[in-house]
Amino acid sequence: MKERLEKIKEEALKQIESSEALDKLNDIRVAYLGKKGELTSVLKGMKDVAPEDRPKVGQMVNEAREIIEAKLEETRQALARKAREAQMKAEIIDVTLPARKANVGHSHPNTVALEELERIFVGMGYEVVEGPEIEYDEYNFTKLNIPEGHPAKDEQDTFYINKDIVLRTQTSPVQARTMEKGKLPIRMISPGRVFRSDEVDATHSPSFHQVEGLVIDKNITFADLKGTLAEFAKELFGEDTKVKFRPHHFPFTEPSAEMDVSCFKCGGKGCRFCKGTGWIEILGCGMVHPHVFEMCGIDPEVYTGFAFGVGLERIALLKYEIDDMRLLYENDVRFLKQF
Ligand code: 2NM
Repeated sequence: MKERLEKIKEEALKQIESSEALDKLNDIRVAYLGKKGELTSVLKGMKDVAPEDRPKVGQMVNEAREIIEAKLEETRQALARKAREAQMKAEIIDVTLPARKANVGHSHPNTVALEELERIFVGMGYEVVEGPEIEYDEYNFTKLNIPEGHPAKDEQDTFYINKDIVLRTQTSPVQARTMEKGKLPIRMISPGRVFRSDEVDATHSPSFHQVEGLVIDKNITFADLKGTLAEFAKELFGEDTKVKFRPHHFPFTEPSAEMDVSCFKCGGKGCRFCKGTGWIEILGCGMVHPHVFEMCGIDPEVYTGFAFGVGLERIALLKYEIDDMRLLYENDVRFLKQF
């Protein structure tokens, strides 16, 4: 009996010493000290021990248990210490490293330009109205006096979803929709994305942005158009800005014009920026065509109005002196942060 106990103790201590993980240690505890463990089975065999030897054997079992328990606890503490040291090493924090910079974003030049245009027109009492980018051919073309067969409808210039639905080529369909609602007078701008089947180059992109404006009331004249757009030009490019209107053609306005502003770089003397002319082309405009009024349910004998359209990218490129539109679409933060 004594030898058996001695053997169990030696075996247990050996196993404890060679164990490398805490859960392994627990397995050893169960195997020797547990209810079905080896030491417990010795106690269960007590009935075969002579009665006078029982206290002695009992004492020996208790001593073996105490020694094994002490060894288990000592090893448990050592293993726990080792695990913690390894963890501390793995999670070391170098407080001398430079802090990570908080990366703050930046408004896109288009957004800055749009907010500026909105500020100017909202200041003059205009509403900002948005509409769908995928539009019925009817609203994008027909109601704007662009009939079947018109070159603006050419498949080369327009993205067709099907024969009745297109990616809008201008934001004026938003204005056709507003006119149709019949609430007059109207003073609105409609900013947004438009699409044309153009090749990408320094001044063209198949998707760009426009801000179109529309004013409808009784007795609106070309003088209102000129005064409004001259004021707009001054707010955008500075108090000394002059404007010039050149006759042009748009299907949805009659008469139509393009507006130039005096070069804000050279003040009109002529420089590289304005290609020596002193003037920079900025927008198209005109008096809303009576056909457009009729197709949108407004009586052209009672109401008149003017409309205009500006390219947002064009304004952004001019204002920030960027010479290639493609830079606006690359979204390189180092570029965007300059404006
Ligand atoms: C332009 C130039 C001239 C325009 C016309 C209309 C509408 F809906 F009233 F017919 N909206 N925008 C217009 C007029 C747009 O862009 C260069």
